Amino acid sequence: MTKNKKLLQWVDEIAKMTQPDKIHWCDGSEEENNMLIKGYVDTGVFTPILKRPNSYWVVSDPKDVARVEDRTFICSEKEIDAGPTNHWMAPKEMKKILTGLYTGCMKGRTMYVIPFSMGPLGSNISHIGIEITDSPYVVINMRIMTRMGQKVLDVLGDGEFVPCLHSVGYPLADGKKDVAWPCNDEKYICHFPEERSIWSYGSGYGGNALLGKKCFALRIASVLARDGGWLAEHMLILGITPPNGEKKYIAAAFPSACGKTNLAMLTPSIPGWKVETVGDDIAWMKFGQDGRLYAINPEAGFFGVAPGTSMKTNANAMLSCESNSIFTNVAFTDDGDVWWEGMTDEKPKHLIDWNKKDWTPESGRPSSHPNSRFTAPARQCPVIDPKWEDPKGVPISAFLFGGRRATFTPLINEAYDWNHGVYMGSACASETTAAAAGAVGTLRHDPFAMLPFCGYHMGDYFGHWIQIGKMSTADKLPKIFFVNWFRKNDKGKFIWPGYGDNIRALKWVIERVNGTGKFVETPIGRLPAEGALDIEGLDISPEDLKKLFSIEKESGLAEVAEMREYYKKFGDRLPKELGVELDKIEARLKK
Ligand code: SAT
Ligand code: MN
Repeated sequence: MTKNKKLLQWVDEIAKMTQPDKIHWCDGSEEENNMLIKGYVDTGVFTPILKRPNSYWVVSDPKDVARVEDRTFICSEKEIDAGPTNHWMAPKEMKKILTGLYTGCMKGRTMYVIPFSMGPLGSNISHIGIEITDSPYVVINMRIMTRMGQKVLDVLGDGEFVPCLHSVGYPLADGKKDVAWPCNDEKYICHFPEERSIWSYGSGYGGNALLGKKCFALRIASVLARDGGWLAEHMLILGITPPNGEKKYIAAAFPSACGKTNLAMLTPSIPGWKVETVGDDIAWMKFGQDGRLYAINPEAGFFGVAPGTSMKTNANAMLSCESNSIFTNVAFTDDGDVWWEGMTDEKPKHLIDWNKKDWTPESGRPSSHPNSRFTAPARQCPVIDPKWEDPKGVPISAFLFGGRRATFTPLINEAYDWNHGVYMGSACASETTAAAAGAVGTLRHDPFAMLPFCGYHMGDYFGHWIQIGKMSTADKLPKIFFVNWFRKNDKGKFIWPGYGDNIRALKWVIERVNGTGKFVETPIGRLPAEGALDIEGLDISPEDLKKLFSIEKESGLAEVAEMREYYKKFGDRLPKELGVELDKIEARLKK
């Protein structure tokens, strides 16, 4: 329990508004977890997975399957502070709408109070949040994704916390019967950056409902980080140990569908190299006394996309979810396991699909939703880093940015200095594929992979990154790189094999960090010198290899023009340093 006055008052105030039948303070114990799971198993919402101890299969409402970006709001006092990349509404106006929706919204339900820590308990990089929710599914998942329960209240004492309010928006008034996945067609995912609070209504799925993740650890934390001189980033963190044993840590940001989780858990294809995972989605970084940036993974679990994950593409992710995991919107097999597209080469002959309908390979539709997920404890990852819970964090030696680019952008490219690296982060983008709506090959900008996750004006965010570079010295700051695993040859085929072979690019990164990696200077940055990239044993033609690193002047100038146009969006909040970087690249290309 707690004596935290502010917390007790807030819980009281929310209970008065939402009118639940009961209030349950989550202690995080196994008994509590079992009780909640039993409730779901008894009503048929959860199906135990025979092949995976203490694991359950659940499907959502077909209309509640992913984050709802068009219903996500940054409610800063001034509209300009939300910037051109966020939806905005005045806090007063939004609170009025939400208060209307929340009034009586927990009738007939239990209100759960979840104390959670983002980051190891007691670390000076960690922060505490309290989520109020009416969804036991959220409690069960938050217990995997965060450090949760009484121990958090003990650390909190009468300190500060981020209030995170959540409701599925499905009251059970007047004897109304519950459904398997309650939610509401009207959804609001709202952030109040000045007040540092979150109100989420109408969805029970993923980042809409597990408020520690994108809402707190990115949108609200990005504001805390701006004000506190640190970084809250949409980055994986991994440790690399070369054959000489000198381990280094790097953090990397990619737009979605660029293989972030796969890179975080990479199985190296070259002998003697080892990769270990600190985190697969979010990094919080603060400067240590020594002037270096130290990173923690604020999460305690993986909320990974299931389709495409297999023993071939990511064995470590597969092994992480062999027990104590929740599977949402995948398919269920006849022998009591889960399955999803890409898990095995051969498709099962019969499944129950994510809509709980019979499925066969002839059905002509996927058995699992493309955004179906596993929730698995990070500690179960076979290559989890020994320091992944170190309260001091791990020192970061390099940042990687990337995107999915068929042309122009080389496999790997090192920034000349910090500001050039900030330019690279701002230039993160992916080309749309045939699968996505819109013209093939058009650029979708996703600066720093933060487009839907930055809690304030993106131009100010770029400025914050520039400022971070002034808080230490070049020898202490991470070196910055841009990578592109997706370049194609003239025949339209991917040149780079990707997956475990990405270690070859990381090897050059480590060599550059150590100052030994050979490079050539080009208009867009430092590229590996001929022979500097380890391609031993790779089946890659000399023409393809050349293409992988070729820089065509015309495409380069077109890229500069495109970025200049894109930057206009940020108006006078664009730091002048980024315009200077563009001028420099243009001048180098024209030389
Ligand atoms: O649904 S989550 O926000 O947790 C995952 C994602 O969309 O990246
Ligand atoms: Mn993510």
